[in-house]
Amino acid sequence: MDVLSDEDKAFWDENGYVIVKDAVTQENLDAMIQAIWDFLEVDGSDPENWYRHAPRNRKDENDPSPISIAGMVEMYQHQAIWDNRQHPRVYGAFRDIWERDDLWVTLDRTNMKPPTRPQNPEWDHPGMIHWDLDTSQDPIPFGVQGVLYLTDTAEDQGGFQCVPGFHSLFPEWVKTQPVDRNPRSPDLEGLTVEAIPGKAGDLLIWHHLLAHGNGHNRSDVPRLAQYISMAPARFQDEETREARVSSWREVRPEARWPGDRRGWEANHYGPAELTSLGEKLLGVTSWN
Ligand SMILES: O=C(O)CCC(=O)C(=O)O
Repeated sequence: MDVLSDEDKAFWDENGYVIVKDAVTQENLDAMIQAIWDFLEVDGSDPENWYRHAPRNRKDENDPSPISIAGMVEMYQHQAIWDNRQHPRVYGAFRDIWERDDLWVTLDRTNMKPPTRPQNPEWDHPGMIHWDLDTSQDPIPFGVQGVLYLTDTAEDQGGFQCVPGFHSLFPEWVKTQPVDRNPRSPDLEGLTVEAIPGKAGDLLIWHHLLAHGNGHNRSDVPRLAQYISMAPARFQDEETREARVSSWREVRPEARWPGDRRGWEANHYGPAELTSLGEKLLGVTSWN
């Protein structure tokens, strides 16, 4: 069954993103939120506790903080994470975008961005805008990214933001840019960045050519989210497949992610249980 309506597809074509309502159950959202607090060893009901860890200092290889200044939480394999990755409605949305069944899910992390406040200047992150791909390649391959809103997220809460429609403006825009432009971060002159508020359970999928990031949390509650995306499965690519399956089995991130110096996940739980859809989305079994 289709998850995206014709209206959703038209919105996607125009804006380069789409929001899937009620992508997972409230029970899944609650479990995911609790898993984030447990991982951070934080009492989420106590605002003082949100600031327990200073954001990780990128220049210090030994800094054990499990969270970055943009709120990236270095957890990858909890059962709650997998229950959202392998939720049929989440899969169905990506299948509708890719127009193919055989997909792999990204083994991505979560986000907790506490509100800015004077006592914690280290957490005063103004927000960021970037691309996760090198936009100097030609041609630029199609790709998507996604974020699941774990709580209602207001415009000023430090959530997802982007330049809507940029996926189709890009080819003309790039001609106006200097040759030595930064291919991973646009000069925002003349572009409009929009914060995209959402409800708990919204899955926002965006075209990876949309310049995007997250914003300044000027509210009084944290921003909580999980990143989930999908791309065509590469079952025959044994090296990649094996790396994915071992990261799940060994309860750790794939090598390309910063990771958690504390090794908290592997010390607290084993591999998540996968459904038959989950096994295909990871690469344990093939789509054929
Ligand atoms: O936090 C967000 O919503 C945006 C995340 C982001 O910029 C990314 O995953 O590349």
